[in-house]
Amino acid sequence: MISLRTFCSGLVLAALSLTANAHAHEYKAGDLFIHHPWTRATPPGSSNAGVFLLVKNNGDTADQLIGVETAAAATAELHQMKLDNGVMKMNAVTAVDIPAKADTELKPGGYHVMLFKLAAPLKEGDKFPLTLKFKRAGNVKVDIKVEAMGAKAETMHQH
Ligand SMILES: [Cu+2]
Repeated sequence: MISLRTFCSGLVLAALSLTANAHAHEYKAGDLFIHHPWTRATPPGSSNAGVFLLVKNNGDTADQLIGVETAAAATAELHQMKLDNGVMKMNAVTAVDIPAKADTELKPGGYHVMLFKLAAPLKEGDKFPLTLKFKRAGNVKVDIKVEAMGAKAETMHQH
């Protein structure tokens, strides 16, 4: 017999995936799909933010993310964060490799776009334009969605 519990958790999963789809936003540039570029609301006194997104490369050719541009901040850089002897370290990189037939995720704790000296605090629910510069696919303008403040990520982003 099928238990009611199994049936209900199936419904919850279906509802969750519907919600996720409703909130997803994505962009296409050649063989690249850019999924859900997002950042976090800034706490009072903070004027820096990390931006995260997923790039799916469905093509047979590798690409590179070589720069970013936005009017929302004085400086926008590509950054890498990694664990070095138990300490999280962050440094600027000139490019992020986008291998063929693979997903590349810019995420908290890894590669990300770093915004310095934001023109205005980021508030949950806002969005702002940012241009991603790919070596092959060219410039792709996306909207960055501002999500809820994440205390843990903010401490990682204090320079
Ligand atoms: Cu950073």
